[in-house]
Amino acid sequence: MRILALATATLLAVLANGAAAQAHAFLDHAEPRVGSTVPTAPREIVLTYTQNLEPAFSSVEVSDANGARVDLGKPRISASTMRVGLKKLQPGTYRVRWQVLSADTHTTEGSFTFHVGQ
Ligand SMILES: [Cu+2]
Repeated sequence: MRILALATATLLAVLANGAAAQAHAFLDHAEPRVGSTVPTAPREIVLTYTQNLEPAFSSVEVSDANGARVDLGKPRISASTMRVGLKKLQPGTYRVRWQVLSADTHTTEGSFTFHVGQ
């Protein structure tokens, strides 16, 4: 019986760790979509995560093919969504780089591109 209790406790610990690992804030979806081509220039980037974000420690930068910033600066963060306005974009490829701190105190980061025009 004691061994069974120990095994159960171990299993619960593994499950708890698994749940914590799942809890990082990963990018759930983006607008414009990751890797997409959009016909008209978007006015903003909207990033939605799998967990709520800590606004003070979450950021996003958007740059053109030359590395010049094209976002309007400080993002607006509400719950699991982060959005940032964009300058008037010309046709071309743009890179979005984000870094977020989620409610579980873990930092995640990533980047993707999207294309404006044909
Ligand atoms: Cu986490």
